[in-house]
Amino acid sequence: MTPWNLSHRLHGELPFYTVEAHGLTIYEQGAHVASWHRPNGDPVFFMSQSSHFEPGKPIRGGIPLVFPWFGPRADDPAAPAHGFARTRDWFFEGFSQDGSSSTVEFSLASDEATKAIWPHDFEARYSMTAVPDELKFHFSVRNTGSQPVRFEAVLHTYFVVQDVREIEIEGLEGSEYLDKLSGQSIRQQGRIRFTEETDRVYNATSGNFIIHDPGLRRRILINTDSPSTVVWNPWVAKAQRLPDFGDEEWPGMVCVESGVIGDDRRDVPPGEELSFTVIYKVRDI
Ligand code: TA6
Repeated sequence: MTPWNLSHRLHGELPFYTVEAHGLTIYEQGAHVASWHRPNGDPVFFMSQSSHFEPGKPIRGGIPLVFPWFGPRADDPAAPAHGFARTRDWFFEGFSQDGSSSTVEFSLASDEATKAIWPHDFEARYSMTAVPDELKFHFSVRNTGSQPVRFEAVLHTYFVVQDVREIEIEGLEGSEYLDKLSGQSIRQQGRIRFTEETDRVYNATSGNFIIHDPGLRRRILINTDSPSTVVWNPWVAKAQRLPDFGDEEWPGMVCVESGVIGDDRRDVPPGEELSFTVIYKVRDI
């Protein structure tokens, strides 16, 4: 087994794949990317020390895959938050290796269980390609039904930061956002800084963002052709309310999420697909 190979193991009852050379681990449940490392081994994604790793329970960190709705389901408060994709087992489609580039692909198709919750036929595919200090995702959903379908889909990515109170996020200046805490629509003035619980949904965004992290002496560049962006940090009180998140973990993470939410949704006609790409690059400061 070389570090460039793909291993397949169990964490409790959850099967996961690993490409050691990239510190890239992906759980079959949710095709959930749980870790990705820089060449020197530094982690890029945050994982809570209190996360569940049990069938049917979301993993708290890495990249939860949100589909087919974001947040609570408007027409069914009892439905799982952020949809069912992150707690369903995805099908491993394959692995390829080309020099230092590793690609892993998964799929999820509608079945009786998904249609009992969300009455639409679909085929989703999700691939990730890692090279040193760069990770590229492609997500697509094909409408295999006979009627147009509309849905939300987000890579709900948790990034490690030295201290969220010291970072800045560039690239959303001038964008309008829904402040989920106040319910107000506000225009972003300047770079994003964090002084309290922050939970914002930006629509029609540029797709080019930078997390400036002076504490870790690095920048994380985010490039995406998806229109929606979410920025979240739970801060003190919400962190204490999350059973799978340590009370003291909130300074060490920030979520910058890319996908299609709310007003950015569009009808996908039968036989057509909606897709987007997200690329993360890590650079030293
Ligand atoms: O993306 C931000 C958010 O919608 C927050 O409101 C918070 O609920 C977070 O997602 C985590 O959601 P989860 O269902 O994973 O606890």
